[in-house]
Amino acid sequence: MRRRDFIKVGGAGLAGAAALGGATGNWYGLYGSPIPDPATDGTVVPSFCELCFWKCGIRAHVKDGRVTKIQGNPADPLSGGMLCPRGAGGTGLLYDPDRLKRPLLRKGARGAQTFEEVSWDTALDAVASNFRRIIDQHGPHALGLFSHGFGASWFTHLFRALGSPNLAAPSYAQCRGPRDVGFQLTFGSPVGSPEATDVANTRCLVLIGSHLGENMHNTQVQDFAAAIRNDADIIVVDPRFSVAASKARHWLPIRPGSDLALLLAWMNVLIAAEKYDRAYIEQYAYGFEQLKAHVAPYTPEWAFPRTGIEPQVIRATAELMAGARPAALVHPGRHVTWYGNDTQRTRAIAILNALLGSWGRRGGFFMPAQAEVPGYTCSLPHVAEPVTADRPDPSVYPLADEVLAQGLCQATIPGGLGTPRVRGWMVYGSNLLSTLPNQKETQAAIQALDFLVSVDVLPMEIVGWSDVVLPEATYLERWDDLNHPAWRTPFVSVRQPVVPALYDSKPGWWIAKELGNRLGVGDHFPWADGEAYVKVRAESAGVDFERLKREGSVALAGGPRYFEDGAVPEFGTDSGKIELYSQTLAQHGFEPLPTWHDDDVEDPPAGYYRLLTGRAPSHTFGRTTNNRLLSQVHAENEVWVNAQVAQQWGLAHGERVYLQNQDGVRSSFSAPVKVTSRIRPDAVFLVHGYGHRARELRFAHGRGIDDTELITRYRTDPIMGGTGMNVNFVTFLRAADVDGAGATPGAHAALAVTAEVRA
Ligand SMILES: Nc1nc2c(c(=O)[nH]1)N[C@H]1C(S)=C(S)[C@@H](COP(=O)(O)OP(=O)(O)OC[C@H]3O[C@@H](n4cnc5c(=O)[nH]c(N)nc54)[C@H](O)[C@@H]3O)O[C@H]1N2
Ligand SMILES: Nc1nc2c(c(=O)[nH]1)N[C@H]1C(S)=C(S)[C@@H](COP(=O)(O)OP(=O)(O)OC[C@H]3O[C@@H](n4cnc5c(=O)[nH]c(N)nc54)[C@H](O)[C@@H]3O)O[C@H]1N2
Ligand code: SF4
Ligand SMILES: [Mo]
Repeated sequence: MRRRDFIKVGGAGLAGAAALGGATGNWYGLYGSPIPDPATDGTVVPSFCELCFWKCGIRAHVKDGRVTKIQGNPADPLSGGMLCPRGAGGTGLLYDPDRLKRPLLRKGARGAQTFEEVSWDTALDAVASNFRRIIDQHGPHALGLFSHGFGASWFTHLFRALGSPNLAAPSYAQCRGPRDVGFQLTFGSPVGSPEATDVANTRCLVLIGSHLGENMHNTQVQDFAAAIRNDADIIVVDPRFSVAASKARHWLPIRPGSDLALLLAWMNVLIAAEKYDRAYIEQYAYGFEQLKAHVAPYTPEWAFPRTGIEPQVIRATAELMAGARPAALVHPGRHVTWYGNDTQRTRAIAILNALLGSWGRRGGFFMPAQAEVPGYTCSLPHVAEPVTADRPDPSVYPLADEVLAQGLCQATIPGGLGTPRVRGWMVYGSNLLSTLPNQKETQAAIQALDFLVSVDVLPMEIVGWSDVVLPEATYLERWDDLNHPAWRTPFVSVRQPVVPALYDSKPGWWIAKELGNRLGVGDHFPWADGEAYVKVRAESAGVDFERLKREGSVALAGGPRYFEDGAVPEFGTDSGKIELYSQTLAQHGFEPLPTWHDDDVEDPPAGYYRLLTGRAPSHTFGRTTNNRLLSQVHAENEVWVNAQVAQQWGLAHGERVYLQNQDGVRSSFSAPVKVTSRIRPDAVFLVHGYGHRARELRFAHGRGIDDTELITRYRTDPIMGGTGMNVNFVTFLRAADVDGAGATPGAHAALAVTAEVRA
């Protein structure tokens, strides 16, 4: 069988989740859109997806007032007519019986999860009076917003109007922050989201952890399939044999945490053998001589004992990259907060790409273009040089360019940062308990708050800790801002209601405007409603609003994408060049060239294994594990254990275990062991997002293990404050022993509860 036969992209539309359930092996395809049949499919409303953050254009089919299916919008550049399993399973969220239905007000102690249903007026008045009191007593700096997701824009606007600069998204310091800083330092611009990686046209793709195929960012997965079809060479560096590794020519099962050593050795080979792109480096780069001297000692032989990757493999893979350049792409990754030295590791990835001449080149990184969409004209109070609560001393984590979520937590705990405290939070679309490392710290911050309001769609853990809960309408029931990301071609896409909001849920634009009115900043919300707002923005960009509503996405003309076609090489660095040697890092007292330190990684203690996490194709974190459609495929996570390790422990495939970490913290629930040779013996792997403790998630409660519970340690990146979370070790406790001793209610009890719900 040729490699391409493994991948099935397109194919028939998704007929419910049965198609997902029937998928075999480890690859889940993307689902295309056959021509709709109005007789059976009803009317079609275009919009864009919110099951993750890629924002693929969708076409929702509505019949008798119900959404019957969701397919890709062929007019949309991000979906190209196809959706990933999650996007196709969006109705599982819309019709989730556990959805938040009415506003809730806490009764009793915070966290005890006793609430009463109240009217919107009562709930909004409670939020406004608490925020007003906090602002009057402590100033707007005592308020903080945590958010994730496209709908957050209404609430960041509200916070700006109130004068609070504390806008934190865990998708920065717990996700892509180090990469954006590393690429900014090197090329003078971040990689962007969606990433400007030219995966489809590459001749050699290097994936360092990026587990495309499990990480299901739609367009990238389609492009990855194209690269495989084109017989591009694929090199996957991962301690685990990922789905991507199964498509690769080389799988490098690296010792966890040692990627920087490998990257330096690759640079060493390219430079020593003069296989780098000399003309490109001479024309565009700064600091080559320093780099050359710096990497001279980092030979493949030096890297071998550190990485476990044999010298001849390091040389052979460097040769493949050199042979393909400039169409050689070392993927920048996305979730890169691993070991605390992450900005330096992603800097090394950026430098390696520079040596390959791939930035701005076909098959490397394209130069993205963005539709110019003027903002809605409305005044906002001017905040001069805002100092944010997470970093009262801006010389700490000096290159952080967004607010650090864990810093905002620390600033909430009495004495935490030694400065005036944050007293009130709004949490929008972010389940902080399963997102930030060290749950004890998050809980301590929450307990120290004067007031916590969450805006959510499901009764997640964060909701249980809130004082007021505001039920938002789902993405299929509301207007949101226009989407116009920088991409291959500039375009705009619209989110519009597909069906009226169910229950007493309300769209974010309405909630934010009502709060604005109550808090005396209503004049910053001059639009009548979400649609009026979007119409003004679309028309100011020269886009016909009626057409946009009809087609969902409208493409605009764009310029050249590659240097070779005339795209202008512009580097927003101090030197105006690609900085191999970073002057900015040097000025701040950091290493200007990425440097390996043997104590960067620690080996696990005897009997312990490094805890690694990642994604499953059919889920987005914990936000979809209660989705009955999507959970038909992966209802709970498994603990990946190397076969030899399992043998040493006498663990059988499917046997249930609890995990306990180096600090004695044991998982609340158990999960089955997956005995496999697809992972190194020194690590175990869990898909993130399972093991919900919130009982109102009647399907997801108690299923699988929550990795975040076990992440009690983290290592903070000194450059920008990202939290490296791959620094915890776990050991096994047999569920039979634990449950037998009656110590904890195990997953079995929880599964009984959910079985009842399903019946
Ligand atoms: N289906 C699905 N897709 C998603 C998401 C989702 O929730 N579900 N979330 C989206 C989001 S927000 C993000 S940020 C991305 C994240 O996706 P990526 O950026 O691709 O992934 P990571 O979570 O960083 O990486 C997980 C992989 O890294 C490997 N790994 C662990 N430690 C090491 C190491 O030391 N070295 C190397 N080389 N590899 C290591 C793990 O074995 C695993 O295969 O996925 C996106 N796509
Ligand atoms: N242990 C561990 N921690 C991680 C990661 C990991 O792999 N392991 N991954 C990290 C990464 S890559 C990221 S990006 C962050 C993301 O972590 P978060 O910022 O927490 O984002 P999500 O998990 O997507 O947020 C989920 C919340 O959004 C709610 N929600 C879903 N749709 C809507 C909506 O339309 N409106 C509203 N108001 N709410 C909605 C869900 O019900 C849920 O409560 O987590 C990071 N933290
Ligand atoms: S990648 Fe999947 S879940 Fe994410 S926006 Fe696209 S279709 Fe939705
Ligand atoms: Mo992320």
